[in-house]
Amino acid sequence: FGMETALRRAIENRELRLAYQPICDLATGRIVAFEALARWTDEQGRRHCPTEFIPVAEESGLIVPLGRWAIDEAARTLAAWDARHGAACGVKFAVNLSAIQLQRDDIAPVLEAALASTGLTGDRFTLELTESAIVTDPDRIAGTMHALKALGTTLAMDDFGTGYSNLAYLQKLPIDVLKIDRSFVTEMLADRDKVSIVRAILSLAQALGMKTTAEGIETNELAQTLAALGCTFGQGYFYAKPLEAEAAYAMIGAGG
Ligand code: G
Ligand code: G
Ligand code: MN
Ligand code: NA
Repeated sequence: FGMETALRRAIENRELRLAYQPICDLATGRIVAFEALARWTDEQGRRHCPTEFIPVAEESGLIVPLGRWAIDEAARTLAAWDARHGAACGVKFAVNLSAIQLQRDDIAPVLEAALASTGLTGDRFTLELTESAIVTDPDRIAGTMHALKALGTTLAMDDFGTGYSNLAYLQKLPIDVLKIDRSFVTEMLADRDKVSIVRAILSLAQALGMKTTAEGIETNELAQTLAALGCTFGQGYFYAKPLEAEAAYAMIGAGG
C-alpha cells in the first residue's frame, strides 16, 4: 500500500509540518488561538492533502505516531514563540484529535509529557474532537476528556452539526466550545433562511454554557453577522488561511 509506506517514512523523516490558522475573537478581531493543521510535502515535493493522508493514517494505525508528533511539534513551536514574544500574547494552540486516535492511544499522558518538557501550562491548548469520537466509545472518551481537562486544557467539539449528534452527551461531557461546521456558515450566505440553523446552534451552546467558533468565515459581512448573533470566535480565509509557522507568528500582537 503505497501511501501508507510513504507516510510511515514521512513521519520518520520529518516530512510533516504544521500549518497554523488563526482563530479570532469576533467582538474585537484579536487572535486568541491558532489551529494546528498537519501538512505533508514528500521527497518529490508533492503535497498531500490531510483529507487523504489522515484517513490512511487512521486505517494503518499511523495516526498514533502522527498524533503524538502533532502534539509535540505544536508544543515546541508555542514554547519557541513564548521565548521570542513574551508568552506569545497568551495565544492558545488547537490540536485535532481523531476518533480512531483516541481509541488507539492514551493522549492525556502524551500532552502532559509535552507540557513538562516545554514548561507550557495546559491552558495554552485546545483539543478539537469530532462527534464521531464520542459516539464510537463514550466511556473511554469521557475518561480521556476529563484527564485532558484536569491538565487545564480547553475542549472543543469540531465540525459540530455534521455528526450523529446525541444531545445528551453534550451536557454530560466537559466540552467548552462548539465549532460550527463550515457548511452551515457557507449556507448562511447562499440562503438567509439557513441563519436559523446557526442561531439554533448558538442558543444551544449558550444554554449549555459553551462558547462557539464559526468556521469558514470568508467575508467581513459574515464575521459581522456572526458577531451580531453572539458567536464568540471566528476562523476562516477572511482572517487568514492556514499559514507557515513564521507567517502565523508574524500575526500575533498585530491586533487582528
Ligand atoms: O487543513 P485542512 O485541509 O487543512 O484539514 C483537513 C482535515 O484534516 C480537517 O478535518 C482537519 O481536522 C484534519 N487534520 C488536519 N491536521 C490534523 C491532525 O494533526 N490530526 C487530525 N486528527 N486531523 C487533522
Ligand atoms: O475539520 P477542520 O475544521 O479541522 O478542518 C479545517 C479545514 O478547513 C482545513 O482544511 C482548512 O484549510 C479549511 N478552512 C479553513 N478556513 C476555511 C475557509 O474560510 N473556507 C474554506 N473553504 N475552508 C477553510
Ligand atoms: Mn479542527
Ligand atoms: Na472543522
